[in-house]
Amino acid sequence: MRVLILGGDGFCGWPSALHLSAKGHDVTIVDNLSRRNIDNELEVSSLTPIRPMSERIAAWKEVSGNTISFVRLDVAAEYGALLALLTELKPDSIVHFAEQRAAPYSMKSAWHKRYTVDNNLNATNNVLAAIVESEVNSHLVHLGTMGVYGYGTAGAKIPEGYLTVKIENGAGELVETEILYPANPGSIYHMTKTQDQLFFAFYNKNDKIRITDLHQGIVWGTQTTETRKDERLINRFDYDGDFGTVLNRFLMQAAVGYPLTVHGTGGQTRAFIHIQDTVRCIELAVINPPQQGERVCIYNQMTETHRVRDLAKIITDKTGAEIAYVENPRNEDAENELRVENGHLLGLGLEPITLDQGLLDEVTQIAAKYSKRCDTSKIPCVSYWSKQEK
Ligand code: NAD
Ligand code: USQ
Repeated sequence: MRVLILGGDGFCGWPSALHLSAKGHDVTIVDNLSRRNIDNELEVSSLTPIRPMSERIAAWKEVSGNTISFVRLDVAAEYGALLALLTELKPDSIVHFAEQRAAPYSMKSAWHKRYTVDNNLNATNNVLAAIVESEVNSHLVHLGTMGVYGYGTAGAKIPEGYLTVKIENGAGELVETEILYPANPGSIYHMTKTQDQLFFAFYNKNDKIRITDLHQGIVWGTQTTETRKDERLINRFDYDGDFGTVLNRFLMQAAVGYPLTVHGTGGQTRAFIHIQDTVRCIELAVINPPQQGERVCIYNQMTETHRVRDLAKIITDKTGAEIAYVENPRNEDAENELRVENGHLLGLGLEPITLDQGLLDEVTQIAAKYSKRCDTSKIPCVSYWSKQEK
């Protein structure tokens, strides 16, 4: 299949591009390299030494014999170029990773809120409008987030996108219908993903675009089968207070001897998935498009849930690292239960990788190998959800 990967230079996009190329798909990456520029802004860099795009692609050609093409383009701002690319390539699938994805970064200041909204909403609307205008019949696979649902339920499992509800019709009768699960975002970033869902529902209804929206949990790990093949293919590893995510941060903190930064009581329960499973899920979504005329397919892309303080405990038991319970910079529930339905991707053949399968050791080894590249002053989370009391 011909696959266009928007945001293919990023943490999830790069290993997905390699995986799809390894499986014989014809892959073109689109990226505006904004993530690398944000590293410059924050004066931090990936713990792993990621290579420039031309070197990545040349290394992949050497290792696999396969060609991946690259187009530098801003999906949110360069609509004409995006339209021309779709018209020329006529991709079977477009995988859309091209959004600003860090909740803390989206909450840093009014500028960061506005940037995240401008970038993410325009990127998604531009892709959809370009599919309609170019008249290609591309299947759009979008990376959404578990955070669209919020993280609390009344004890029930979070369903895959849609909720069956009964409403009274005025004549005293109960009528059953299905609605999008109520959105409950916890940051400006997560809010953009809830709005993406409405774009999808509208374009699917109006223009019959085939769409799969993958509501992904927190991704951990760094390497995949393909990125392990050559050091020049190595994936990025974010550890800083804005872009680093909790499990990878804890593993890196243990490796450099920095106390694990548990926010509040660490009672927050979240959904997780290993990066190897992410790339497998992308492939499953690409090769299993919805039928023409089918509503938006929403899959929960996660394999397990964990409480933050339990993750910290697993890591201290393994490594002897200390835990530091720090003030939570976010506005979120201190404690929550989380149960999630994930049958669709399992049904398509996903075999989950879980935390206890030795991959924690691989992340620790990678973190230890590159620990000299760590700037420990960038570890604390200093983006606050509300103005601090003076
Ligand atoms: P990332 O920041 O590493 O990658 C995103 C890529 O998109 C970057 O290379 C960036 O340069 C590019 N990009 C951003 N805006 C663009 C634009 N306007 N035009 C062109 N390129 C643009 O993020 P990631 O971790 O790979 O996440 C990818 C997607 O997966 C995001 O949409 C994110 O919301 C979702 N997701 C990520 C996680 C996670 O834990 N990393 C979890 C759930 C969902
Ligand atoms: N946390 C800590 N200590 C830390 C870092 C985080 O206790 O050092 C806590 C946070 O307060 C939060 C939880 O860990 O309660 C998760 O934070 P995170 O930064 O790992 O993840 P999050 O901000 O939710 O965002 C990440 C990705 C985002 C994706 C989301 C999936 O950056 O792109 O959408 O995970 S989900 O969490 O399921 O919504």
